[in-house]
Amino acid sequence: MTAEISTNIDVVPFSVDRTRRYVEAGLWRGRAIPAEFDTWVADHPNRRAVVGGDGALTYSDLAIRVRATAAGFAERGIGAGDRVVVQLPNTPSFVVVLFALLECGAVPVLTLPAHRAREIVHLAGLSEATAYVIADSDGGFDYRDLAREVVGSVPSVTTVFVDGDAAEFTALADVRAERRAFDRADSRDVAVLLVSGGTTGLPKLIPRTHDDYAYNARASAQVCALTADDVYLAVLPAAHNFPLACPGILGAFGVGASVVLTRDPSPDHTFGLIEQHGVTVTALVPSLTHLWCEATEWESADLSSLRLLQVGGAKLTPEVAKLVRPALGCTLQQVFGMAEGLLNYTRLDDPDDLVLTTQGRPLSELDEIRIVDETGDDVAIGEVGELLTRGPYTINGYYRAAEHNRTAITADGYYRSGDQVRMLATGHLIVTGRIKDVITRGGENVAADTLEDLLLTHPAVSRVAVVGIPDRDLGESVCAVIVTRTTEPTLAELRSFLVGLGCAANTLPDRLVTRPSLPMTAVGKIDKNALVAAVGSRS
Ligand code: OOB
Repeated sequence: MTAEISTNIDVVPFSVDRTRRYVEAGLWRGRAIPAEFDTWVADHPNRRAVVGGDGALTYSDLAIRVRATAAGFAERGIGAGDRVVVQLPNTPSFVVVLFALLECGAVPVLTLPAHRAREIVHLAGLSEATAYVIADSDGGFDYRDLAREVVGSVPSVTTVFVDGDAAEFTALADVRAERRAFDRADSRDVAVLLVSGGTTGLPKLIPRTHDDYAYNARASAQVCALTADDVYLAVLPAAHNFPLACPGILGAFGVGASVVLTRDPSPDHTFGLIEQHGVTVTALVPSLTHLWCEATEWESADLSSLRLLQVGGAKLTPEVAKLVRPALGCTLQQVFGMAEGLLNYTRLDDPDDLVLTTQGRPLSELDEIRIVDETGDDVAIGEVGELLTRGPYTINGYYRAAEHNRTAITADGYYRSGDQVRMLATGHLIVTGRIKDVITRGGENVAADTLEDLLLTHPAVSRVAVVGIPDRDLGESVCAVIVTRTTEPTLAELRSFLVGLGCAANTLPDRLVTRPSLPMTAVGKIDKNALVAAVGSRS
């Protein structure tokens, strides 16, 4: 039997050898996600699967809605292999639409609610999507206006499905038909297209196969010791890999646990949900973690059901990491992951110092890691280098990106993460920055992350981002953007503080900007591009 992916879309397949290894090791089970879904439903029909603003669905309720919606999609011309852009907030409809599209063999393109025309038009065009699924409006934004723009710019998009008031489009509520049987996708085919998280340029599409993504979720659930008694709260946008499959929604379903979805990540709202539904596990980015920890000082909800807080997406400082247990009363797990695949987790029984100061170690025994210098040679253990990886759930190339893949993937199939890391003897990784996050100031390289770490130790600095601003004389100048706690330090004070910590004079910030907050990406990471645009244009 051939091990190549049988797919009609532009994907770089796993090699025959590696496919065999993953199958033989039992990591890939040869079952498409809809077949897995059927098993979950059969195993736990009466358990609660999804809780959202408007009620709760058991696994069998969910299956009925998924099957009717899948048949409805098919009736409206959505067929096997069709790409469908999904842009929904965290509601039960997201879950129904995701599994319904998978059921009828379509490939969901999982965009985030914060994406706008620039991203959606690009992603719909690149994937030649035939349909687009939105909510009518959310968070004060009318997605039907966005849909009009997408339909006007991307000829392949012929149908827009709307959850809520459909205006001239098709109401999702009308997309239902009598259950019918669908051919199962090959487990090596692409199940979903995820959107890359980078903040530079336009996002790329990441093809995840049924086998690899099902394994991703199942192995993650194991690492988190998830059981049917767990209640997982999806706070981050559900279409992001972290809350979707690490272990997130898919991992929770795989063990018969419940998923509570919320559109509002504020402690004010989520703490009440934790108390009301007995939430046991959730996942946050570091900025939200900080906010939640602070909020326990004034919010009075009972959070005692919470047993595990996963934090990832950006570097968690040890200072904030230390707040988690005292403030929220639960175990912290650091997660260093990427939509492209590789996931690193601190383990539930890791000693505190590893949990507080590292970003975890690879999920799978078959994850392969290399840490290399600029010439591509492996660095010594403990040294900093770029993380390269390949493994049973890491892509071999972006979708329809032959040109970019030549540099993104090495000749022997390793994905170049662009992340700078060092590895401890325990195998745990510490993320030290992005390889490209370097400011070239008068010919000298200034590592933005090093300056950020040092500035954060200043008592007045609560958040910081260091960015390079184009400069006529220096090429780039160093600009520190800070959010202050109380008093506002001057540039001169911060410079002498840094000199006291051993910084060289030619690596100090040239400019200091104080802001009430830092701009964030769609999933809640500091958006340096937006910052450069904002700060640069003010000069
Ligand atoms: C997650 O996925 P993406 O695709 O949005 O972003 C991946 C990038 C990584 O390459 C790294 O640069 C950064 O985000 N990152 C972290 C980190 N976790 C992700 N940097 C430092 N410390 C961490 N703990 O962000 C993602 C996907 C699955 C699970 C968790 C996060």
